[in-house]
Amino acid sequence: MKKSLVSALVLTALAASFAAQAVSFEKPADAIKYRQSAFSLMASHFGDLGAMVKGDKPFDAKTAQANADLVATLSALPWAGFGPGTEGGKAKPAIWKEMDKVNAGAKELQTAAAALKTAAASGNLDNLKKAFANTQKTCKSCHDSYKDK
Ligand code: ASC
Repeated sequence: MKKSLVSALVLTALAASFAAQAVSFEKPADAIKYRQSAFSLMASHFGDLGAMVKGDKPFDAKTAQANADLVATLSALPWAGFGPGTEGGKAKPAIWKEMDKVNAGAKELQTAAAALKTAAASGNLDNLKKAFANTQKTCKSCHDSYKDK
């Protein structure tokens, strides 16, 4: 193969991997701020759903769906902010020693959030209640292991 073709292929592969990463941080504090922001937005929209599920707020199917869609989208975001050397905030240092478990937990959340989105789209409050409880379980499981109080 020609050298120029090889380097073009390598550059294309590199560009693809950077695009997949989607975000990078200049300093650890920026990564911490990013993940905390993503969690905070998730808590706002999940909390609004929770109020409906608990009956603290009237159930409105459209609002529930908008919140569930956002939770599903947001659930993909915080993980990019847990790169090497970004210890701090409320994150326990164990995270960086057990990244496989953390990633598995992140996947469980995203799977539960996708099901939450489907349940909200059904417009059925009982479906939503079940999916909400399942999603909340995945939040709690990681918080219990990896989040400082
Ligand atoms: C929420 C929220 C969380 C989780 C967690 C589950 O509504 O904001 O962080 O549920 O409390 O235990």
